[in-house]
Amino acid sequence: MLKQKINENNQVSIIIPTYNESKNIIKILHHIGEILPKNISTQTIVVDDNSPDGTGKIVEDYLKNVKKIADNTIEIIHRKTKDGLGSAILKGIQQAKGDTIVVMDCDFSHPPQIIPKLIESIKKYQYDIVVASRYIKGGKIQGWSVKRKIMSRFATLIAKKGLGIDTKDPMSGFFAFKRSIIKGLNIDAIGFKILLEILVKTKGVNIKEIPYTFQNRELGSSKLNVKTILDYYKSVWKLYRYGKPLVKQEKRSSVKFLSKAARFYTVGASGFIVNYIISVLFVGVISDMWYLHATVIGIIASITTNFILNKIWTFEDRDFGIKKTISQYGKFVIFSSLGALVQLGMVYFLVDNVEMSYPLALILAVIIAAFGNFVLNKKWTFKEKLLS
Ligand SMILES: Nc1nc2c(ncn2[C@@H]2O[C@H](COP(=O)(O)OP(=O)(O)O)[C@@H](O)[C@H]2O)c(=O)[nH]1
Ligand SMILES: [Mg+2]
Repeated sequence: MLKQKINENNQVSIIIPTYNESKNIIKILHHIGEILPKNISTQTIVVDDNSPDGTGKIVEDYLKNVKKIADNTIEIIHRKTKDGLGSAILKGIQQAKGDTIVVMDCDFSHPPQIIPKLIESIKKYQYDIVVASRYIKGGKIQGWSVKRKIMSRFATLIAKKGLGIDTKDPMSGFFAFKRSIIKGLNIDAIGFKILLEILVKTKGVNIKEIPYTFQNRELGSSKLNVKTILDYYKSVWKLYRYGKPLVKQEKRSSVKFLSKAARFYTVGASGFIVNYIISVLFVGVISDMWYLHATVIGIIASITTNFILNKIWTFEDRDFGIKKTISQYGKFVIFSSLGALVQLGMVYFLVDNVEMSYPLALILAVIIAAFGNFVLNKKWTFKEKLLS
């Protein structure tokens, strides 16, 4: 009994989600079998979503014929429908018996040779989460188009800045963790990126990254599609609201003031773009509205997006109570109009009285009016101390 217990506590569970991986699955199971350290017991769990190409059946047949080795078992979970990668992994985690869990893709993008290093980092060096990373020194990606690389980098940036994650490759699908760290957590498993959710929801754990070369698949095709991408942003939003972001709290008030002012200006610049796009859309593309009406709609749209971005990002206010939000919005609109008037007055003064050139006068007026606008909104709309 005791022996069994020790065995169980030393076990490693490897989870492999599959959808239409008939060309890869048996090969990857072989590879994994060959590289696993001999002194540990493993449970490999394939989670298949009723793949139309028969991946599930291929594994079943394989298991009937393969020689069973007591300490290295292979199991398969059949799910009825394609319910997404994150939830497939979660299903595997629920069935896992090991105290260490490894998650990896089936398409050889994640080289099995890295598995022993992941296991060692957890068992020997006692890390809680180990991420096989493409984005630390020594790691790289081979075979991806520039577009896919940019998408991945952008999504990573959003996760790091928006959720305050320090890990360089929080979007990795190749990682290992101590099962105990997710005990009691409510995992939503929306979309592809379950590691990101684990990183956000586990606090104060020791994380290590190990570099590896991601090799784009040679057989089968990627399941990344528009829905997966939308799911990603949905899950980031949910995680953002899950708790306070883990961004390190900056204490110096001057730095805080300047960084908020910079965000306010950035939002202002994005407002120009919104204003332009919406106005042009209304004038030409989706209707042939009178241009002044279209401009008004453009202004309203940009004030609204500016308000939302400043509320969430600049002033980090996530309380969306209806009354409070409407009253903040009202103040924001008033200050924005005031800012516009000040800008107009200043341009007039600088061009007419100081005889400055118009472009320079405009730039100066925008900078100063926006600064006034920032200060007013900081103090009255979002009720912050001036220097904080
Ligand atoms: N069970 C299950 N596995 C999935 C699903 N979507 C993707 N996978 C598997 O997850 C891994 C990564 O998917 P892949 O299409 O290679 O994504 P990419 O590497 O980001 O292009 C592969 O092993 C897929 O077979 C799904 O909805 N359900
Ligand atoms: Mg892949």
